[in-house]
Amino acid sequence: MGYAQLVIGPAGSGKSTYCSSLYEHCETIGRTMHVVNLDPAAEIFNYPVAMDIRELISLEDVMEDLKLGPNGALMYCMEYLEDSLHDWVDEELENYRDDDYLIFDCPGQIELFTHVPVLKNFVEHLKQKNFNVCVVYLLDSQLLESGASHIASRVKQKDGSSICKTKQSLD
Ligand SMILES: Nc1nc2c(ncn2[C@@H]2O[C@H](COP(=O)(O)OP(=O)(O)O)[C@@H](O)[C@H]2O)c(=O)[nH]1
Ligand SMILES: [Mg+2]
Repeated sequence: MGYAQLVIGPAGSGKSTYCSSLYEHCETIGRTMHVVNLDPAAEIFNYPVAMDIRELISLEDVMEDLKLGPNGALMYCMEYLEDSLHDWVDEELENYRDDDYLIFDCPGQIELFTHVPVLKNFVEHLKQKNFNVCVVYLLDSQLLESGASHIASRVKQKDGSSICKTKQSLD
């Protein structure tokens, strides 16, 4: 059995920082883990990238070819990842042994959770591949200071997503 941790939360909440800290910690205590980049918009990494969605699809290419903005293109990339579960994802996962620990550094756009079942299906796929999966949700602690600011941050993000096109309608 493999082990997987999906790191999710709004953009800027510290997901990539958490992944690199965890990587450093494991290195210090002599344990092996691998960090997977699932954010097609990420450019700078403070950890060695084990698997990288940017090898599958490029955000810039999608923006250019389909004339989409960064958020729409990201949605397209993630749906493309979903379509590639049985080829690219499986091929990449072959590189890891049964007892390996993978950390997935995910994009922060809330649309990925409210509009499309991409990450849900990704988790299901990992489970089928015999991975024991958990999810870590990060949120800026300032948003917890009051109930109103917490809810407002979520509503604002959800509102902005209502005009997103699906990959199916674009293909
Ligand atoms: N003060 C503080 N800053 C943090 C913390 N975690 C991340 N940051 C900073 O917040 C910014 C966004 O972090 P990043 O890990 O890129 O967020 P991501 O978009 O969720 O991957 C970076 O400038 C980090 O240095 C934290 O625990 N405390
Ligand atoms: Mg990040």
